Amino acid sequence: NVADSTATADSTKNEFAGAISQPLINSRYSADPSAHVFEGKIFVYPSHDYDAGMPENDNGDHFAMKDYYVYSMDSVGGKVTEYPMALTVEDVPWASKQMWAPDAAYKNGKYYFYFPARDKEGIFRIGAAVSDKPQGPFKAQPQPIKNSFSMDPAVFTDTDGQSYMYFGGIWGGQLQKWASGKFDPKGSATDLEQDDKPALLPKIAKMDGTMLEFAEEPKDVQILDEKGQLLKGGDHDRRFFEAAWLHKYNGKYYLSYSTGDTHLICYAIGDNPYGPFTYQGVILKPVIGWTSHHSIVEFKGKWYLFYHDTQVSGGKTHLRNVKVTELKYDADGKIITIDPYAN
Ligand code: FUB
Repeated sequence: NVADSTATADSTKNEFAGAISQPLINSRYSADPSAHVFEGKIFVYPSHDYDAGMPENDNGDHFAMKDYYVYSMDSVGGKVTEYPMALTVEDVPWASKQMWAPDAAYKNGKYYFYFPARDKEGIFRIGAAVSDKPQGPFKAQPQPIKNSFSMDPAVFTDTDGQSYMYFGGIWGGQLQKWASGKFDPKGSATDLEQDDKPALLPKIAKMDGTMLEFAEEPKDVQILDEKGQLLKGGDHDRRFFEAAWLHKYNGKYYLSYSTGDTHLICYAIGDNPYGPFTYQGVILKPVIGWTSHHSIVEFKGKWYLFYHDTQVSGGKTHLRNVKVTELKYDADGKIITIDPYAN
């Protein structure tokens, strides 16, 4: 069971000795990095982990984050700049806690920051905030995005300028509680509990011209196996769990995501932003720490995988640190699997 073997670092060994890359940020804990190229630099929008003393559980209560910091770098491997706090839960009128994995986008001279948080009723929603600068500070909208739910927003802007939000996550991310279309507080704590039926899917919604609201009702993003069948709930090595990300390579759309309890970042390819997407393989093998969350960005002709592990905290699952490594494709456009501890 991968879950058991990767949950924590073994303090008797230096399990990070073979790490292929070193933490980008040591001043604070950071996780869930969403990277974008703005103003000729890479900007990274991570979660800001801290130790709130919450017990570790399957609901993710130990991920009790309350604010965000943004980072930039002129080159991969160069100096990383940290900016003043970009957003705090205290400045979001609708939010109560758990500022989880964020993302950002640019349109018409403004920068948009997207973040999940629990509302005052404890239901995850997705908020939008605006700034004139990529690093913020961002001013949050008074209400969450209408019809948004669950967590892990990722906004992809296609080459025609249209932006789409991908979102959702099971277990603590509550996606399974929306299976009927309405939030069911008594719904399963994990997934649909139907291993032989199609798994829950990430959601997509086109953004409207303001970038602050959806232009349509969210739809399922289908992920198919090699036979064209939807991946099943019991297929824990391949089915969607959380952390959707979309990038485009050679005209194809690559949907990548975390498999959660099997700790893989894997991907599927489609012909348009809505999919369907067909499963292709693993991008990143398990990191040390329970969660895995990534983004993929092109910068100066190379592709990079931003991801996290728990090296700075010595393996504490809720105290993570962002890393980056080069991502390569083969001649057929397949992503070459990365082992984070292969050195
Ligand atoms: O950081 C909190 C949650 O952990 C994220 O939203 C998930 O993707 C996982 O990394």
